[in-house]
Amino acid sequence: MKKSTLQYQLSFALVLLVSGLRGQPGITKGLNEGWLFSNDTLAAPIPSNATMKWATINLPHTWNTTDVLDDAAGYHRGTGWYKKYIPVDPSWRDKAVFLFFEGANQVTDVYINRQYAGKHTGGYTRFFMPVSRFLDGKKAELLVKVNNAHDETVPPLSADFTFYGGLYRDVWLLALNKVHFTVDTLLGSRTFFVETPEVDSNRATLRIRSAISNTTARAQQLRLVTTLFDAQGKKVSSYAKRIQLPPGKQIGLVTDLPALKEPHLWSTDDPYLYRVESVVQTEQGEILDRLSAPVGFRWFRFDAAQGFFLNGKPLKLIGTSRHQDYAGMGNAVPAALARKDVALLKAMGGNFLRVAHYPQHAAVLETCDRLGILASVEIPIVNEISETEAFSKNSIHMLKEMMAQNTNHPSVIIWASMNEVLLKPRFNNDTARKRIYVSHITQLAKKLDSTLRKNDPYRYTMLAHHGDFEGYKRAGLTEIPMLVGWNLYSGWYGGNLTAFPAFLERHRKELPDKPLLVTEYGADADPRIRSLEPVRFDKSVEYTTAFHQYYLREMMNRPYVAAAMIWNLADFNSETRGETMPHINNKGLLQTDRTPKDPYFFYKAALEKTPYLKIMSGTWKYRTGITDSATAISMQPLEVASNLDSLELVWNGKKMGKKKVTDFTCSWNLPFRNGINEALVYGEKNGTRFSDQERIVFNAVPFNLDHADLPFSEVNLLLGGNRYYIDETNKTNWIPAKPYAKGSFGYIGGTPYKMPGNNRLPYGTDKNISGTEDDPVYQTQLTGIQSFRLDVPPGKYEVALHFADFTGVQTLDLVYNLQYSPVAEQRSPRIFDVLVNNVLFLPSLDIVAEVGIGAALVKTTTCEVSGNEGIHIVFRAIKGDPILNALRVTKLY
Ligand code: GCB
Repeated sequence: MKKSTLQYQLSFALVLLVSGLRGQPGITKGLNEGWLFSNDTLAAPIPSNATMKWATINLPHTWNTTDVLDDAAGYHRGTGWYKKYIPVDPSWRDKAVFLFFEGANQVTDVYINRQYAGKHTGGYTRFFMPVSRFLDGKKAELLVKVNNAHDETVPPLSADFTFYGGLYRDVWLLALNKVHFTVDTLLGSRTFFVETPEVDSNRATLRIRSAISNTTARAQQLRLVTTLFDAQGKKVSSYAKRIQLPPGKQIGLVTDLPALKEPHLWSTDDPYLYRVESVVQTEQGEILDRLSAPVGFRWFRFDAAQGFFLNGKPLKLIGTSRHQDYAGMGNAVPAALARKDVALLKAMGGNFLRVAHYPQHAAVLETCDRLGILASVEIPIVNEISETEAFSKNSIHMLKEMMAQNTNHPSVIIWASMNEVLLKPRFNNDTARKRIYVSHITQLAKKLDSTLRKNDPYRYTMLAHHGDFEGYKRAGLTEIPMLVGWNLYSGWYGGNLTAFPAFLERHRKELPDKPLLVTEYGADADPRIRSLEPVRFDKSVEYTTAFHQYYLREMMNRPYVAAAMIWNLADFNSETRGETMPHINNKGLLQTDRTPKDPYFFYKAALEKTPYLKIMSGTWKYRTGITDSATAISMQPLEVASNLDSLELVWNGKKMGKKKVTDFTCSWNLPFRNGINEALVYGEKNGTRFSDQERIVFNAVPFNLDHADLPFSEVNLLLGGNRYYIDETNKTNWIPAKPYAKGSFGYIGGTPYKMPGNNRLPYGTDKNISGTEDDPVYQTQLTGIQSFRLDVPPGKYEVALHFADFTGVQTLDLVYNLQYSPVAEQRSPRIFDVLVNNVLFLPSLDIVAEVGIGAALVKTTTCEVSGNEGIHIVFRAIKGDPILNALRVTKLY
């Protein structure tokens, strides 16, 4: 190649490069790394460096990851400071620079170089801060004050989830050209909104509403070029328009692209996405700004009698709600995990996500668009309102922010504005005042609903109510929205399962014109608790699976039920909760780390279109049980989830016959033997065989403790209840104790503790037991126990007695304790002796004096057993009734 040609080519490339740079639409820069954080509480509006203790952190960040899980009530709700230095790029002088916060809970003040840049109120919506005017030096100090203290003017005021504080989503810096798509700093969005006014299978129209700002001192001759691309990136249509924009002005534009013939429709089965892009250019073609959005052409309607229709076809909406926190991270969860949540919902066969109770990370709806999950989004007015003008203003503002920020998602079909707003009525003891309060709620509901309808004529509005049909109807709250959602928990918090279909029928009869959605239903499953005889509120996985099976069947049988939204996709933190796993609401189909629980597999079987088969109770991998007195075998159930007609099981190599699958499950009562048990389940569809297998480790406890084939080694027994509990950390399986029988083991005397005034808990307490992670070990107890006998063979044994005295622990009247108001319990002293084989092991034991009320106490001893004396533990009352919560006996040799 000749030198001159090379030179020519190089300079040509350089020109291209330079013009490419000149045409850059603006810079977006992540600002997540290298922040300093301090939650020193400071009076001064701007902290002076000298007084602050800073820790280096990265975003997303919350200061509440650990204090929401400890035994102390409450978590830090106050101020947190964030600081970061950024180099100021000289090119920013000619730019419009903004900070973009994706989420900070809940009131945020921003300072740049110690000058006040602005405030944002509300913990779940995004916001921009224009910062150009502060960037005059070589570097800038960003100082952000975030406050998550209770504020009567900011929703949510109370709720069954944790209000983690912090800069918990990403922060970005945007350096835009001075001519750009308008940054709406009021509503936290770019002014670029996609609408699909008319869609059917023959034709679709696409309209873009946008605005362009000219922040230069010169008039601008511009071109706005809008192009629709198909999923392969091929240009479908394009439209260009000339714009004259005077200096310092902004212009609003409506762009209608040519109607599309036979559009490829977006649906839950085929989530086909087009992409629309608008480019602001100079007359010479230099790119100044560029924005794009996904486009899904679909149409939908709700019908009060027939449910929901997508693209003209009936579709039962089935899915979950989702909270945004994750194991070990609080609400500071990276986008990748938010995406994974939606993918897990899709993999289960779900087609709907209730983004509840607040707007979430953009990644959630992006993934819904992409995977074909329809969605509703709502603002966090939960349980109650305050009657202040500021609360109403903030609520309406949040609603507008929510719409502006989330409208460009074809997955969104519903906007919602209040959840269970009559759950915690203020002035409950003053009828006249309460009426005024409720009328304020109704007025606010009307304002919110009309704001929604006015701003978005294409989507439906919804309110989600709890099961007080009469109350919401009387308040007018069933009339206001286009859709009525009910959060129903009969058979969980109160009542029985059959009240659920009765409620649905009532709506159908009394509100014949209102489409009905079941916006919540669910029951807690603590993955560590299992039961052979599941009952309401025992928290066992088994009860919850049966609960879902019942609810789903009832909804499937009623076409007028448009949607079934499971509460919740995953377990989530709710700091004020006690119960078996304190601070966690266990209604998730997944654990907080997204490990699936049995009901997830049940739903997959029910919703999956392709053949599916899963040994559901394979999640109960480490089991224990008491064997039959004569054999070394224990009968326990094994449950399988499947959408096949019938299944066959091979258990420990033996064929157990064929069974019909009913309501997507099939169950066998099987002889478990000590050690490993192997299950193989198979079925077929159209000549293809499907199978699943599991190995379950079974630790058999012999009924007769001197069983020849099954030498006794260890037993872990829970008293006063009927559940199995797996302590994962110590790999210990606790099983329910039984009354004493000769040759065996068990308690003598005593009655299971039952919380006074609580018809919900079958036994035990729901209070958080301090000093342990294994609350269920201590939450049940036998009161008035006389003795515990174990007819063990001779040898040396270790005996550990577990106690917690929880009578008289103050109970919070949580609003979620529906149909149950705690009764104050009288606390009287409880002192007793414990003798082990006639030796006074614990003289005058006073549990409360040692560890306090509601705290775990373990007392361990060893004993030598000779002849046939066995182990005999005697509880001798001194004051009040002796108690025992749990007991572990281990043979040492
Ligand atoms: C509800 C609430 C939700 C709670 C749920 C529960 O009705 O809307 O925020 O978490 O019940 O688990 O009690």
